[in-house]
Amino acid sequence: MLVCMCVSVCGHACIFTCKKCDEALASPLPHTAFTSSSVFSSGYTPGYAKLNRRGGAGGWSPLDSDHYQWLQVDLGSRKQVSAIATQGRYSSSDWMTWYRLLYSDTGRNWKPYHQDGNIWAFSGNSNSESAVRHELQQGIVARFLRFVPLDWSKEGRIGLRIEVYGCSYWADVINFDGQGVISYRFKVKKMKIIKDVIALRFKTSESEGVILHGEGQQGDYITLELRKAKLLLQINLGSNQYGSILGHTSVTTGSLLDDNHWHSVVIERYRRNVNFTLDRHTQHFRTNGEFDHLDLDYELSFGGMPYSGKPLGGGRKNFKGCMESINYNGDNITDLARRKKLDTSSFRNLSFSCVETHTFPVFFNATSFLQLPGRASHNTLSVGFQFRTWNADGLLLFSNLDDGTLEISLEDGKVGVHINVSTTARTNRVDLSSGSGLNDGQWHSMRLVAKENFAMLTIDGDEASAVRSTSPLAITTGGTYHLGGYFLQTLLPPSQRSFQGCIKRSW
Ligand SMILES: [Ca+2]
Repeated sequence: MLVCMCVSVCGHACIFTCKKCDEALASPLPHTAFTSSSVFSSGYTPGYAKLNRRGGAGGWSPLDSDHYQWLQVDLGSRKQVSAIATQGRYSSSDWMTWYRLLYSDTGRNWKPYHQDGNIWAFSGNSNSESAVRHELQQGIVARFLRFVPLDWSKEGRIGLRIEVYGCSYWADVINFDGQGVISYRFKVKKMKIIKDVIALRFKTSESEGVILHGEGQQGDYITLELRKAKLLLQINLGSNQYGSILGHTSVTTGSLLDDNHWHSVVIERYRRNVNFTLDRHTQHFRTNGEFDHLDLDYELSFGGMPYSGKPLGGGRKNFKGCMESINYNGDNITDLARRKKLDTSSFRNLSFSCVETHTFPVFFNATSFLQLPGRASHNTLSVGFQFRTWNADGLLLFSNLDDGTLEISLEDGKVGVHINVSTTARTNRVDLSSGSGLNDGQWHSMRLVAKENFAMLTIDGDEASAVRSTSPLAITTGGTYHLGGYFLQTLLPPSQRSFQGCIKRSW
């Protein structure tokens, strides 16, 4: 695979240089760079999983050959990965016939490799010696790779040696803290621009935030922002004062872009013709109105609206997350910021590396759940978390109380809370329900507080959503919480015994 980079700029056009990106990245690594779900025995450790090597027992094998196994390699830093190859364990009947590839910057937040719009399954091996190599049609940038066996040798077990091919990757990164904005001041006060090339990559776990913004006093503007985890580009090349020419143009692309993985954006405009590209998917459109020039005054800002010291107008949030390789009409914004050629005074703490977030969503399928410890024997219950799903029904949380049960579920797109307390003296039941359409694929938060004679459920921090119960309730917490499903003691119908979606930030 050839990797091409924009290295110099003439006018506004990139001059590309291409190099072959095909070095063996995994086999030079130390044993400690390889880890795995499990190990069959000491000669089968993951460090022996190097292509064409015969060390140890001749490759990695897990303890059990089932669908819960993986082999992981840490490339040491982010690398451009162009191809992968697999091979069975040396001189054995152990190999894998199908597998998936996951990748990550951090080793915690994984993304499956996609091709042709699908999570891709690679064909593997049919014997222990022949290496099978796959070029990645969508080259990826990652530090960690995980090989996940889907199927394996009928005569043997999972056995694996691998190689990863690619080359070094370097990019200027800026961490946006949700406060700071980069101001790119124009050399002249008013800019009249007929052609734009804007490129950048971003990574965030927030669903809202302004990525870039510029405006002019005569009414032109360009704004690129995240809204409900989609990318929204708004551009206006000019409207007249009589309202007969309206230039406002709005285009949306992508979804679920708050997944804390890198996404690339390129906006290329010539007069009214715009190519808007997100992750290699290009939309072409023409701007409304009759004007060809984008007239901007003073500056273009990255990461938020221009910093004025006042609270943000229009309720727009600043971008919080990382951006890299920001290129505006031939200027490398990230590099200019690093060399202090741009105004970054609004940052409290300007960092040129990506600060990783500490909350990671957990994905639940139909049969998975997470069991967590909590405070036991307390008379106050306080639970809060965020969830996202496309399903209208599901069991979000189950907990055994000392004398009863607590269930929090999604019921027809609403959050339902059911608390049952029964002692020899009496039986109390509290049912609360709030929200609507919460199965829209967006993140929603819920919070429940229950104590003595009072229970309150709030959705998305919205006071208007708060529902209260004042019936008597003597709660004693049980100490164990099951998130995303529970199959043993729930009275719910089968559709509500599990949850398919993501949950994060638990109390
Ligand atoms: Ca104009």
